[in-house]
Amino acid sequence: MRLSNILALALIGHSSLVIGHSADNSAVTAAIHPGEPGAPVAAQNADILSGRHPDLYVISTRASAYQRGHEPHLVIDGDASTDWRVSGPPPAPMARGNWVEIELSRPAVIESIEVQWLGDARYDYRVYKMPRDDFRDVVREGTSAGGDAGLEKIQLAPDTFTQVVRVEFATAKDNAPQGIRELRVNGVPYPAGYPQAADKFAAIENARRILYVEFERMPYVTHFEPKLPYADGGSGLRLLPRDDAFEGGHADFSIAVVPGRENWITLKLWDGHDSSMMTRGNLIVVETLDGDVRQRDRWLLPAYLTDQQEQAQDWNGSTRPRAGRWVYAHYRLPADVVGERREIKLRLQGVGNVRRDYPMRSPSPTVYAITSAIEPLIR
Ligand SMILES: [Ca+2]
Repeated sequence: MRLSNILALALIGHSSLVIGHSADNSAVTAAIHPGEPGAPVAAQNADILSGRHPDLYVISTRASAYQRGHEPHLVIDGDASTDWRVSGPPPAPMARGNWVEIELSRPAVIESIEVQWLGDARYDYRVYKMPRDDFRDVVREGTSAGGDAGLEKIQLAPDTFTQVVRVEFATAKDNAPQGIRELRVNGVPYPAGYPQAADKFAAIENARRILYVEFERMPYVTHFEPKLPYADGGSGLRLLPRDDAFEGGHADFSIAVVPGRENWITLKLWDGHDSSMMTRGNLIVVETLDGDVRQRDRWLLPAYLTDQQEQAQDWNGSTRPRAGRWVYAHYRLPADVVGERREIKLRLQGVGNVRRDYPMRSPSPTVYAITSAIEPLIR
């Protein structure tokens, strides 16, 4: 959803949205939503991620295994030249063939799917639904047409009602590469229903699940690639790395503060990594742009980060992969930086690491809100 590498969204002015002051100054002083149209933010080398998923959409792709460069999400990327790929039988204790699985946002009646197979060989396949955790019913069994015939339509059993569709196939005798180029679920519109990775660095999760083999519980590892690019709804701004500069993009704004005392700037971020932005080379620092010499050109690291919640995923077992979550980065503005001002001009600057001696390498987490308060708040 990249609109532009350079955004000049609006003039910086005295337009910070004042939410309110309370007698004890404990409420939010001001809030800015930097991804919304008309936000009082001037950004360069940044982009806006926005959108709302349709009612029915793919929340994750999973697979029994994959070869590097042939990850599970490549079955829904809209590109027939990329594929999810395996070779040989699936890892033990899985006993049948390799599989790839699509999980939808809610259960629905699925009449058919479309599969574009890898290679010219014919596949002996089974399509499963998952009416409840870890019980899968075959809703279609067959053999593919063979040849590179594009998307092949597979009609499912009548009234197939499921949140998960799995395509499994028998292993080729010579362990030749097998896989799927593209997979579509009937009724889920492309491309809106197949949200793509905005961040190519988003990790593949290895999750341990329970498999029953002849009534024995066998934990096994499966590969999970949620690739959720943005929070569901709303717009956010993220700072991008630059080819032509050491540090990344920036976003300038003015925000109300309470004079004469310590204030806190909190960024509400959507993040899908298991490591914090402090450690992975796409950090946001806050810089002060105005004031007297003591107050100007200071740069502040987050005093700490707060994880609030995880995106709900319909996933059983003890290991719940992390698809995305709200993270709050809290920056302390010391009283001597605030001075006697009621409004302060600040910059969000994308940098590579806390010492600023390494270039920014990947986009920052997406910023959905900037709040100012006299204490670090989550909202
Ligand atoms: Ca593909």
